[in-house]
Amino acid sequence: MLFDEYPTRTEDPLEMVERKDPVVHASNGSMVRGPLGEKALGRYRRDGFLWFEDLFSDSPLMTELLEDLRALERDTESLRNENFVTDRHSGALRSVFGIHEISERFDRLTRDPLVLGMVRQLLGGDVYIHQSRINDKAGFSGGGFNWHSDFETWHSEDGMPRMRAVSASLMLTDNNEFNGPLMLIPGSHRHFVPCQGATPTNNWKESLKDQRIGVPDEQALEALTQRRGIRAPKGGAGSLLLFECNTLHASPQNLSPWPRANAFFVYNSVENGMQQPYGGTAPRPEFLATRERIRELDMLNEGGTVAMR
Ligand code: 6CS
Ligand code: FE
Repeated sequence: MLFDEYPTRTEDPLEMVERKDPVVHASNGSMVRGPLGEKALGRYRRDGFLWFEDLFSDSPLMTELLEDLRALERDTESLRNENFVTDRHSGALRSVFGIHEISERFDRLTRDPLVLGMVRQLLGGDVYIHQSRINDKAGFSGGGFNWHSDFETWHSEDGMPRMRAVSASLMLTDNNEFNGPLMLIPGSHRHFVPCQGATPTNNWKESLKDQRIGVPDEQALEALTQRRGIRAPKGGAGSLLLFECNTLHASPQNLSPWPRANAFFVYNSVENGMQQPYGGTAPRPEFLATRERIRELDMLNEGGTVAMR
């Protein structure tokens, strides 16, 4: 295997290292134009994420997307499929993967010119969907997600070579301080934090319910939060978060009565396709990491936005 710039999942602990990839990528040396101005690009470089509160909140599409999710929650047949992950304690839907292949509305949204325009700018050119999902947290019971960098998992378990992916997360419900909102460590994307411990076979069956492998140690988390703290963006359904694939994030259990559901589209550069997993395990299923069905994305209605129709 080639020299691995981001070794992780080792038996002995490893020190955190500096990121070796640009945060905002360029295509053939020049920046791709798009909706993001210099100020926003600067914030993304500094923080590793961008928050657009209530960006699509007035769109009638938001109600329809939530309807699609509620229908999936009731679909007891589908709940048995492997791309449907249920909550360990309540048995309710926790995550559904491949949402852009299940729902046409979500599929169209992946090609929204505003979202895709920003993503192409950040990744320096053409992109495809590496993974899509909804994380759903029922009121009172929806479980949390431990601290992790998505890139750490995608590199070691899926073979993603470089940090050249971005997640667009659309809030399908309100996200507030009580209902288990996403928390991010600003600036953490500038460091790669290796995680200790070998990856067991079929780790994903466990990790999607309760992640233990691929979690940074507490000293590293403390050091990174000491610098810039933790942020938990709040906003209504229709708010959008763009976050870099290596930004550390987590979310607590939902103890409030209010459900929380967020959709995620993970965009990857077409120049950053999957290799053999760097951690040496077998590749994960296609619904977790696109390997074969790579479809370069085209914008839907150039210039406009589908969400604001
Ligand atoms: O294993 C994965 O690919 C994923 N797990 C987490 C906790 N976040 C990103 C991704 O969906
Ligand atoms: Fe994640």
